[in-house]
Amino acid sequence: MAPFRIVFVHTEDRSFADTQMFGIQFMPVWAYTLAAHLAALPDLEMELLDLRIESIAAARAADLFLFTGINQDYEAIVAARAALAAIFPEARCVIGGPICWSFKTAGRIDALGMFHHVVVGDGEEIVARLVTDLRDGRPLPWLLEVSTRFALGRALPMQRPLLARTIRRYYGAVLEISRGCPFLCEFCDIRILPDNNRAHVKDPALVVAELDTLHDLGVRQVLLACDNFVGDLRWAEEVCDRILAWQDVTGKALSLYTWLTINVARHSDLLAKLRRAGFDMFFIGVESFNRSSLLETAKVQNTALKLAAALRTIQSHGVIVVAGLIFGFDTDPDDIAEVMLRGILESGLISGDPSLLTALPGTPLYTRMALAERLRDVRFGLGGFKYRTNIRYLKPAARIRADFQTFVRRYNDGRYQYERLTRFYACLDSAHYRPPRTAGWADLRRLSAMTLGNARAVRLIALRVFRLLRAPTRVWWLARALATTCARTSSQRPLWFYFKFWLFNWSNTVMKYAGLSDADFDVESVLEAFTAAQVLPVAYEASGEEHIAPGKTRAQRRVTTAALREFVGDRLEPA
Ligand code: B12
Ligand code: SF4
Repeated sequence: MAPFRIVFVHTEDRSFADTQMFGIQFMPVWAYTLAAHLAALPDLEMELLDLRIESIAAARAADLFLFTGINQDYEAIVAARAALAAIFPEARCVIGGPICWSFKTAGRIDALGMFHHVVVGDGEEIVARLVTDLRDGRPLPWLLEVSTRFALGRALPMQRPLLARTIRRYYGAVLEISRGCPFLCEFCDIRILPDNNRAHVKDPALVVAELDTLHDLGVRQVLLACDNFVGDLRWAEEVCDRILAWQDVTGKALSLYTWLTINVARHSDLLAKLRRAGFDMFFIGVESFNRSSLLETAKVQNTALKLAAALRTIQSHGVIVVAGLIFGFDTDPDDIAEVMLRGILESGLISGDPSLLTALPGTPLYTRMALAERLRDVRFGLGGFKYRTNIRYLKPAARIRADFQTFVRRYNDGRYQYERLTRFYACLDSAHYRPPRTAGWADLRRLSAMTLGNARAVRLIALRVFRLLRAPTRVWWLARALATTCARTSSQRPLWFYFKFWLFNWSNTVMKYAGLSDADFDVESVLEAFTAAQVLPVAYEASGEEHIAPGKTRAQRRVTTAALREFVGDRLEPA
């Protein structure tokens, strides 16, 4: 009997790859994870088709194409499925991943109707049954739902043969280490996944074994994927201890990146350990430097300390903070662009990715917007826009667009970028500082090896250099940054590591925002008849069907309600 052939299909909206990564990619971890849970099935062949790297023409026949996705990639996914179905009409196509959960929660799962089956939830425990039933021709419902979180303590190592065959195509690896987060941000759909308002963690021994495998396969940069690395502080500490022991015994080292929350700034010993374990970058949801915007969405952990000082403390260890930044909160002041630019400078941030507030289905923010009739019926995917959001903002749409554009124009300005760099360098003048152990994120040798043979990547790099250098003032500030780095770098405090990252990040934002215009935005604001009373719908405070302790849900609603009440009282005409 011929083996049953499965192809994992990974595809994304190209605009992200083009502006951010110039052709380098991180591995699609979902495929290696599911492959591990399929490996025990007999007579199975598994392959990966990564459409960020390969074209549809490279696809080989399969019995089953497995897709994944996130919401913004909807159009790319639908197009890939249609193209594969045209070439291989007999094959079955099944989709899982965050897009399914999100669409199901939004009541729009039918938008994935072109797939033979849709899987909502964690895949580990269902995928083998799915494949066996399909292979044996047993009937399956169209929608398969897994409502409990997989116990990550039982995770398997990623499938080694598939890894070994494909890992070299990627600049860095992704290793999932935990799921869940104990915080309660109103806009976040992580807290509302089943049983996800707490940390589910992988065995630290498995984490280290996986790092060792990846290192042996030639990987030097790893994203440790999770929702919040410090969601379980004791476990985080144990992972660091194990990595440090592994480093000591083997002499191996990796550059690590992870997602965590600002409260890590309170844990000086843990920060020092994280740094020694090889963490070079942390993604932190800073979201806003405007306090009421943070309170409005119950991002209370960011208000419980001095945000800028906490960010400087974290960076003083030699770690770069990549900050998530959000515009479009109800209580954003008129000078929000200035507030954000100032906050970034004060914090010494050299990275940061601004976006516009969006209501993810199932979140309390989504409920609030629905109750206030502020949800837009937007099409799926980005639809050719750089920014497309599903809520009606309180500020006029023109103002939202203008604030964002003012911000990115100033953000890309050479003098501003130079000042960011010097403020970041000032953070490193600290007793905590520990130099990087590896070439880190911007490993030029590795980047060149990966990109020089790839015509598209070379074109994107050339475009990046051209856009960055075509403004003479930018050349001037770049030269000054070079001179400052030369003057300040030393063997105790090597700065080139950071300079390369700063430059990479600046060129990213130049690529992404050069020429940004009103036409790049699909955003709307509330109708003229909208009244102050509607900002805080009466039913909101008591709303909330979540898998969270009711006391926690109520606490979040109270924080949001208090911030909005104050705002309504202060800024809008009382109803
Ligand atoms: C790592 C990561 C990234 C990396 C991606 C690197 C890479 N190549 O993997 C980077 C930093 C580049 C990134 C960027 C972005 N990300 Co991201 N990211 C994550 C993160 C933290 C982990 C994803 C992961 O690998 N998890 C581990 C794997 C195993 O989990 P999984 O993919 O969900 O797969 C499981 C199930 O979903 C299911 N499953 C998945 N596929 C399939 C298929 C089948 C057939 C079956 C049966 C099951 C199944 O089984 C798997 C095992 O349980 C998640 C948050 C999270 N904790 O998941 C956000 C997350 C995926 N990102 C998100 C977003 C929004 C973004 C950005 C748009 C952010 C931005 N504004 O720029 C960009 C967009 C990138 C792009 N495509 O253009 C959202 C997506 C929300 C949504 N529904 O759309 C998430 C969920 C975070 C969140 N809740 O907001 N991201
Ligand atoms: S801290 Fe991050 S992961 Fe946790 S609830 Fe808030 S936004 Fe979500």
